[in-house]
Amino acid sequence: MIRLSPDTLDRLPADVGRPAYERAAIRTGVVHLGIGAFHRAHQADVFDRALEAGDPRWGILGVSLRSPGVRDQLAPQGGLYALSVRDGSEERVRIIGAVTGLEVGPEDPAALVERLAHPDVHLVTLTVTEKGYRLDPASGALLSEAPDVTADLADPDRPRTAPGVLAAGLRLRHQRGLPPLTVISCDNLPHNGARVRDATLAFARAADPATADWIEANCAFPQTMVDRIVPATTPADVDAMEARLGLRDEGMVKTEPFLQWVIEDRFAGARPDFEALGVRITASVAPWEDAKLRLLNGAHSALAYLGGLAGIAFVHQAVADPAWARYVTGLWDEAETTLTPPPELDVAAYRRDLFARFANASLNHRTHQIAMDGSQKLPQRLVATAAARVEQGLPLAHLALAIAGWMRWQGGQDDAGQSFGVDDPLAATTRRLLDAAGPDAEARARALLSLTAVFPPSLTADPAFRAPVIAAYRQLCHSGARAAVEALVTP
Ligand code: NAI
Ligand code: CS2
Repeated sequence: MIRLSPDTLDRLPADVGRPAYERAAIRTGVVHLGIGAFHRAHQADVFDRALEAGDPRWGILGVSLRSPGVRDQLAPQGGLYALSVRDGSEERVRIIGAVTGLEVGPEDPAALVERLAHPDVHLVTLTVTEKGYRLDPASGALLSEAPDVTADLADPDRPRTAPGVLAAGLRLRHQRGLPPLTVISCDNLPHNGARVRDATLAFARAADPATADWIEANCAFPQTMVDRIVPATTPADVDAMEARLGLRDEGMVKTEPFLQWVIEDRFAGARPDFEALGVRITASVAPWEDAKLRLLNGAHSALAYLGGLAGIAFVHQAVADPAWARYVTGLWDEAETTLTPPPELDVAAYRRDLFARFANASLNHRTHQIAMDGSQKLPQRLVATAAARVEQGLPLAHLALAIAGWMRWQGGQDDAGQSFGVDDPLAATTRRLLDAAGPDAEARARALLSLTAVFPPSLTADPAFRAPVIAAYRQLCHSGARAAVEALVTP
């Protein structure tokens, strides 16, 4: 089958959107670390529209710091790929042309550092997942003992971690007298700007304190809130896209119409006219971030663990069931009291829209995908919310059940006895804790609650948190997730 590429663009059906700008004239103003599905459906959509609007500075160098998969999909296509936007009844397809180049960091770390030191580059964006920052999820402290971190600290010119790459690239810019960069973390990490800044500075300071001072004084690390549901592409999606396009596209991504990006107004130099592209630039991102992490992501993780344990494959299937829908409502009622939403955010309308987004049956967002890396996600999505409820002296039964769902998930077996792999950087640790605790539910729950990377000790010591979580865990072991959800939502 013929591949999508710059040479085959003119074969596309008339209703497929395509770059209307001169691709040869694009300059590469953005280096993106972690070119997974989300970047291709979110930030690249925005930069592509900046190019459409006539500003040629915002081409993207797409970097993977791990596997060559996306480079191998996109390089033969000249960086082109289809963005499939599905609202539940129809699909709109647009070819994105913003990706000007692809690199796989580990293949040539020094070459990647060099790319960051190009004068055309103004922005670095990142989607390297929560664990890619090499920080302890609960405290945000650098994982200074992790082998990849110690390797980058020992050999800072050939970095492999995201913060190591940033520190090396900025060091080279400083040495060459080039302007500073704006670094925008687009991961669902709390205080993502401060976290990526702290991680970068830790690496920079170890290699060269003068560079660290320059970064601190000149580079910008704005906080961001990013939102667009982008499930992993499946082989069936790729085949269906081939039928739609009449061309093979190995790099396509699928998403919903909704796109939100809020960026703190803190830039070191040039940037696109973000406001004209629908991006909100604001002095304070934290209230947006808390609302998104605690409502959207909190419910996502709850449905992932509890739904996954109950054998529910997709998010839209869970919320189609009235009991699970009531559970989500109850969870949001608990989370909502912990928020101080920005005046522009109508929480009731946001919750209504969010429910409709979860119900979008054309996305097939797998519960098992969302369940990944739970130890990195739980603190900001559910544990901080529960801590705020405890502080308010309010009950937290729905949050406790979701947290217990994650704990039960670490056992690697669903309620029907089906085994699955626990995909989490702390999976070996939680396995060890569970094995040492033995079969007793309370002992297992206590063992997992001792994990300080996820649960602050001051919180687990508080019976207002500990008791409902342990009770929910016992119930999950005894009667399964579906029965636990039904019992909670039945008056
Ligand atoms: P993906 O699996 O398609 O891509 C993940 C990317 O992160 C890949 O490039 C991978 O190489 C890289 N990566 C993973 N571990 C890494 C590590 N330790 N160091 C460096 N790079 C690493 O996933 P997707 O959908 O692109 O999501 C990535 C992140 O984007 C999420 O973890 C989340 O923080 C954020 N995000 C995702 C949304 C979604 O709906 N998919 C929406 C909002 C944010
Ligand atoms: C999801 C998010 O995979 C997950 O953990 O909860 O990636 C979610 O799709 C996005 O945050 C939506 O913006």
